[in-house]
Amino acid sequence: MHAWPASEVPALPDKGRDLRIHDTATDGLVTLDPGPVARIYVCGITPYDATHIGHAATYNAFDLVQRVWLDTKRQVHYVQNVTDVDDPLLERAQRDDIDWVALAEKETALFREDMTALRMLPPRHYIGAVEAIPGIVPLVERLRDAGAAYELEGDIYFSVESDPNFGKVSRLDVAAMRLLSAERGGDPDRPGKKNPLDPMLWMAAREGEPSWDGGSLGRGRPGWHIECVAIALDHLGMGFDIQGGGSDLAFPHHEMGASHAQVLTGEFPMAKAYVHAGMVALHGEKMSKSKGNLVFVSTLRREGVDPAAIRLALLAHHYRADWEWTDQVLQDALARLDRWRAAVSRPDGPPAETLVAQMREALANDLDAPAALAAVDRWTALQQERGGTDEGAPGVVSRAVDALLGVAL
Ligand code: 5CA
Ligand code: ZN
Repeated sequence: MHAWPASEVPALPDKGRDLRIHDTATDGLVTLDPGPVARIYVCGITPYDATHIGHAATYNAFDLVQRVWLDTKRQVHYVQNVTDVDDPLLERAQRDDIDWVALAEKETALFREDMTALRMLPPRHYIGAVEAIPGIVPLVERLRDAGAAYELEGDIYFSVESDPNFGKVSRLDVAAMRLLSAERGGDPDRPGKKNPLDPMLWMAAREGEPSWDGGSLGRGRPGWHIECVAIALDHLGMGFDIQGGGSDLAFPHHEMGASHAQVLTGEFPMAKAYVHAGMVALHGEKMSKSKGNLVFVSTLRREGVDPAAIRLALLAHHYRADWEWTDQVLQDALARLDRWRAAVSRPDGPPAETLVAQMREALANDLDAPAALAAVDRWTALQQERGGTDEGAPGVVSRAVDALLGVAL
């Protein structure tokens, strides 16, 4: 499917620093050395509701990754999926008595608008689960033929015991895995499974639900984890630089994905770094479509909130932190945007070279956006208090803020 338009990324003088980022699988910082083309896969939305601030925060983190890489003068191959067929989407369509395809298309269209407004750079390949089915079926057949998958009442399950590295991405004990599996789309209590954690690869057609030709698998629809593996391997290949998503994807989604890929290719890990963003809460609980405690990006935009302020509100939090959305967060971001805009609207100001270096340093250091904001705040305060004589410095600041943070001043 098509993605959304890219906003211009101004080129800055010289080159930024290589990205050092936290990898969940090793629980440490890794310095990535992607070569001339960096490869990243970011898990996309399940389009049954509008983009909320939690989604936006997660996509903001990976947009920063792209911007850091672009600033090191690399190309970026960025792939994102849309889980445009899955249980929650079908359930919501049924609840609201609407066609599931229409629901998915409507919410994906709104997501594109939100991403465009927030100046998130688009993926090069934006792939829906439905369009990926012809690539998913042969992978499931290969897993089955390799003895890593088995049938249960027509459904095909992946056997986690077929992967010697199972557990290495999320590093959880079995009890924790079992709990999270039940919470996050798994079915650990289904009788007849070889291991309660085994995830579904292919679900046989159900009465009243959409299904596709699965060749030797029979009619059905794909499981969630194999969807992302098929799309990632097809468009990026094994051993790409980053697989990203919110921290709720570490288990089971990214763990299972790494396992599928391990059995398919004999290699581990699928991604050199597994990068996870913290969860945004509202009223003390994780913002989630299932709980309904949501602040939508589109609602804020409709109310006239400048998307640049929404973006600054996201950037004010380190991507790995769990944080809470409040009115104050937005008020602070609006005030900061006003201060920054006033500061760059003058023709001259304090020198900006150090600021650009500090922003680069901050972002290369595990995407420390709050430190980058603090550096801009310091320059802005100097500009307000004393001004400066460097002609063009405000232009440099404005371009750096745009290129590195995606904020148009
Ligand atoms: N389609 C799958 C991924 S393949 C999915 O998880 N979709 S989603 O719509 O539920 O979530 C999209 C992304 O937003 C995921 O990376 C998820 O971890 C992230 N996300 C969801 N809720 C929050 C939240 N409250 N705070 C931060 N990120 C969130
Ligand atoms: Zn995914």
